[in-house]
Amino acid sequence: MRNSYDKVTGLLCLSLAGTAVMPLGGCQQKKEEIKPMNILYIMCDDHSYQTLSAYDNRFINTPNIDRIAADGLRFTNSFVANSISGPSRACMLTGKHSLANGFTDNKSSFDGSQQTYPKLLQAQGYETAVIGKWHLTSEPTGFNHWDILIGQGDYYNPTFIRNGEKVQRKGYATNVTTDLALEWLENGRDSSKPFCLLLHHKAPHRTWMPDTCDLDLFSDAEFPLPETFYDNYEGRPAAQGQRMSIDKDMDIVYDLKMADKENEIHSNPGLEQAGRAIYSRMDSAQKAAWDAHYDKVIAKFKADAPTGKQLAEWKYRQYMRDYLRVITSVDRNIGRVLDYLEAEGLMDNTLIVYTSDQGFYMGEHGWFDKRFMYEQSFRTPLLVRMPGGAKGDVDELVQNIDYAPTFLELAGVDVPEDIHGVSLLPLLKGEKWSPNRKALYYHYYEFPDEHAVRPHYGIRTERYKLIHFYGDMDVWEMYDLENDKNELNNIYNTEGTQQIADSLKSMLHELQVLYGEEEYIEK
Ligand code: SGN
Ligand code: CA
Repeated sequence: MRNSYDKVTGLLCLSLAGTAVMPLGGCQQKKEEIKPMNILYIMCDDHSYQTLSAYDNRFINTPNIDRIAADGLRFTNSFVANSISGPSRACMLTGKHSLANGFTDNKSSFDGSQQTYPKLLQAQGYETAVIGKWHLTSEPTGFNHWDILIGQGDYYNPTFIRNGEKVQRKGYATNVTTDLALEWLENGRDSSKPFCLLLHHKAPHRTWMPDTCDLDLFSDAEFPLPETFYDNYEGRPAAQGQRMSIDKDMDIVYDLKMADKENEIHSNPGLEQAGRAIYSRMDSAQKAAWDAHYDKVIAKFKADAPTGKQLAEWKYRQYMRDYLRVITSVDRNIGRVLDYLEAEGLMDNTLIVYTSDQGFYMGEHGWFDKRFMYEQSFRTPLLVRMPGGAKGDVDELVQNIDYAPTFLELAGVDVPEDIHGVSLLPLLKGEKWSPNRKALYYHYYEFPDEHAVRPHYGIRTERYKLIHFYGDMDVWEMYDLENDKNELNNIYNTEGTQQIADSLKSMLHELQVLYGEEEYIEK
């Protein structure tokens, strides 16, 4: 089956006869043959680009996710607007920055009466669904079908809420979420309509619990320590003040599963208790597989009894192993979905997006978690495969507020003026993109929970980054990313940088006005 793209209607013209059809007023087929493109939006929670081989193959191969990149676009400068789950999701649904959409931190509740792209697609005749992690507190609106995890959700035998009704499901979250998505694609939707499916995995969120079949992977793998693992945070008081250090804050029982049967290993009391309760959701077969793996690791840990730097580095390795095991399951399950689309002939009329709600630290600066405007958490993977569309790398600065206008334009919906993002559709088609965007705006609000990252806003141009930490501190940071990719050297207020800082500040103020955040100017 061949297809071509109608630039005016945004509709994909399908030719079942196998010949390309003429786009733009020249579409010769009968009306019923013209079908708007389906949208499959796959998003993981906390998936770092460092652990996705389309971006970085030092640690893991992700052959299935890479299929999306191989046949589509890899965005090399893809960023979020606020590097934390709920806010990120709200930015994506609305195409607006956090203050404008009202969901600034994970304690917010999403105002579901506001405009979102699923609602606008629904009005355009799309069948819409969200399956997996939702995390916006209020019930989903704008979906024909929703089957969501409660809050963060559980890795084992998770409870979902399907269209308002709670159902506990047996199995491992990534498999179960995929089963539900496939079931909806196969039997749940009205197949006379184009679909928009938001498939949201909870994996690989903390505490990185692998599927039982993946427990023994990576056991002997050694990982090079990131260059900045022993960062001393000089000149960066907000980085100094965080509580997301692998060495100091990652818990050996809760995060790293050292709940020994003899009850000799002790850690932070609250976290240790939670770590020991990890079993409570597992059935006996799951527990047996878990013990068969971790009991040996626990025994070795006790025998070696690492301390100091050895302990910090042991934690880093153990964290990497579990995280990569969880990614292995994500990749395998995405393969199942792609195989289904292929088998059903849906590949030729479905836009496929792969992304994460933010990036994640894999030991850089000594950290796990996200939140900071530094590169590893400000960035997020973005792979897009559009049938008949462009392939290769896109280096433009794009942000998660751009997804909503992209999907709307693709579906032939006029993009509402109050949306902050810019449609990426020209890029997907390999055309010129000229949104006149010189910088991206970022604003993170949540403090002091849970990792003590100070609230901050800032901008990033191709070369520079300017950040202002506020709240209980008033600290500006500026980085020259060309000469300091690890963001270790805060050049704000240093000799010869005044002019750059002034120009960045004036751009920052312009963006704060543009996005309705005047109240934060110089706050
Ligand atoms: C939980 C995690 C935190 C994490 C937040 C936000 N703790 O609270 O480590 O930063 O989620 O993550 S946990 O003990 O519950 O795992 S987010 O991606 O959902 O925003
Ligand atoms: Ca997240």
